[in-house]
This record gives sequence, C-alpha cells and structure tokens, in this order.
Amino acid sequence: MLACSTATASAPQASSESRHRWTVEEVLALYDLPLMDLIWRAQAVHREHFDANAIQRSTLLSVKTGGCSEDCGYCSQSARYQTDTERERLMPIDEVVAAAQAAKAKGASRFCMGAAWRGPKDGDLDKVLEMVREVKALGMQTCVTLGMLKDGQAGKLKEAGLDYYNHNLDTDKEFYGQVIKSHTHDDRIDTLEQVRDAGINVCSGGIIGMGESRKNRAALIVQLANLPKAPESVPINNLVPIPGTPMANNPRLDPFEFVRTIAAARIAMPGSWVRLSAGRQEMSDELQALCFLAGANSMFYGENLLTTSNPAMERDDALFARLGLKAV
Ligand code: SAM
Ligand code: DTB
Ligand code: SF4
Repeated sequence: MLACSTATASAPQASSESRHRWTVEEVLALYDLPLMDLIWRAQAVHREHFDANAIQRSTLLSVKTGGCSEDCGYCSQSARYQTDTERERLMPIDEVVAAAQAAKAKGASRFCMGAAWRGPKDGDLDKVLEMVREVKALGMQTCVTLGMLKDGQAGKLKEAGLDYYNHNLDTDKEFYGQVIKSHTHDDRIDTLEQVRDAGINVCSGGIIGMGESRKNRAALIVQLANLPKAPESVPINNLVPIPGTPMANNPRLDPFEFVRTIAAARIAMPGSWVRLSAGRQEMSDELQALCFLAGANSMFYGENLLTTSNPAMERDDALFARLGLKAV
C-alpha cells in the first residue's frame, strides 16, 4: 500500500487475477482525503499503469445533430427543449472523411462520430458502417456514439472495424431518473453489454455538475468500475449549461470537486484511459494540469465537441509544450 493511504481509503487496487469490487463508501473515502493526498495517490496509481506524460487525443464530429427524441436534461440536442442547436440530417460520407483526414493531419489518433439518436435505425446504421470503414482505412482508431443498440447492431459495427463505442452511464442509477425519463440506466447497461459481447472497446463515463451529490458521483464511479470489465475509456464531462435546457442555470461545481472525481476514477479504474471531456473550454491551463496530475490521460482535441466549443488546437498545443506532454 502507498504511504499516504489511510485506513478508510485503502481499498485494494485492481489486479488482473481478482478484481476489487468497489463500494460507494470506499470511493467516498477517497473523495474525503485531503486533496494533496488524493492526487498523490492517484498519480502513483497512474504511473504504475501509464506513461504519466502521454495524453491520448480524439477528435469529435457530430454526424447527425439535434432533433433527438430523448429528454436528457443537460442536452442541447433534445427535441424537447428550445435550444440554439439547429437540427441537421446525417452528414454525407465524403464530408465525414474529409473531417477525419484533417483531424489525423493535426495529430488526433482517434476519430469519434456522434449522432443525436435514441438509437440507430438499420438504414442509418448502414451509412454509419460505411463511415467507420472509410475512417478506419485512413489508419485512425474509430469511435461512434449512436445511442442504444438493438440486437445485431454491435456485431455489424465490429465487422466494419469499429474500435470504441461511447455510451455513458452519465450519472448514478439513483439520480438517473431526475435527469432522464425517456430511457433508463438499465437500458444503458444493456447497450454496454452488447458492445462488450461484440468485442468492441467500451467508452463509458459521465457528467458531473448536474445537481447530483458527492455520493451520487462516487456511486457512478462504482457502477463504472464494477462493470464485468471496466471501460477501456472513461470520459468525465463537466456540465456545459445549455440555455433552454432544465440545467441552463445550474451552479458551477467547485473545480476541485472535478479534480477529485478524476482522481477517484483513476484509482478505481487504474487501467482505463480517463478522459478530460466536456467543460475544458472553461478551464484554466492550471486546472487542466491539475486534472492530468490527478490521472486524466485523454482529451478531445479540436475546436468543437458536438454542439459546444472546445479549446483551440493552438491553445492545446501550447499547453502540451509548456507541460512537456506528448500526444499519443
Ligand atoms: N445520443 C447518444 C447518447 O446519448 O449516448 C450520443 C450523443 S450524447 C450527446 C453523448 C454524451 O455527451 C452524453 O452521454 C453526455 O455524457 C455528453 N453531453 C451531452 N451534453 C452535454 C453537456 N451539456 N455537458 C456535458 N456533457 C454533455
Ligand atoms: C463524451 O463523454 N463527451 C463527448 C463525447 N462523449 C461524445 C460529448 C460532449 C458533448 C458536450 C456538449 C455538446 O457539445 O453538445
Ligand atoms: Fe439524445 Fe444523446 Fe442528447 Fe440524450 S444525450 S438527448 S440521447 S443526443
């Protein structure tokens, strides 16, 4: 055990032989550590599993925007709220490939395509399969986030060469119904099972700053860490409040609580890539450095997320140079 661990925060680390099943109390005990002890511990775990100076970079593209049937209370793309997001049809394949080529040229290793669907219809899925094949042919890793999958769809994505499927648990099962009523936390788990069974890497994380408690945040981490296999990639999004949604006026979470969440995710999922996701635009360079120190080792690279903005690539490049980070 590491020197700074306390009796209340000394849950065993995961090993390939017998994985530790985390409890909410154990993760809450991590959150309760003095921040310096928590970061020190997270950084030590991080260094056991990763090169601490390497950050994976994915570029996102919204290939189908807005008009979504679902009622996710944070989302600019739900048809249920009056937001500034314009509805757009599924993008033509050549435009998607051109965007992927540009992302590759700028140094992104993975290209993530997002669609505002409850789930893909089979005809739409066929078009996405073609996008996956073409982006894969560029030599990039591929990722899609299309909502809930029906039987057989994950297998088709795998065949097309999909590397990662993003599908966030988003929040604690207990809090989920206060954010989303049009589908359930169990529906999300069901899709994650289909993705896992098809042999696709799982990308699943959540959003914080939605009015959940610290206990809800700890429970989300437990629900992710205790999946039959921890997700390979864990995006941690800070809520971007969208005018017109029920969360438009949510108060901003204490940035140190965000750092604590990154650190707790790193310790509970030592072998996963923890992604510093939405909300980075509003973060100072110093806060981002603290997130990397707490174990974040992945991020979205490119001017836009799906409908909101992300730091300019030049700003990220300068940050990498100042911190001595390398992109992988
Ligand atoms: N429709 C699909 C789904 O729900 O999985 C894919 C797209 S959805 C926009 C992808 C993820 O973006 C959500 O699960 C959520 O974690 C994140 N997200 C959406 N709006 C956000 C916001 N305003 N702030 C932070 N994260 C957000
Ligand atoms: C994830 O966890 N975050 C990304 C990606 N997966 C698809 C999306 C963030 C969206 C932020 C709000 C927007 O741009 O609409
Ligand atoms: Fe639709 Fe996904 Fe937005 Fe929910 S998060 S409204 S499912 S696009």
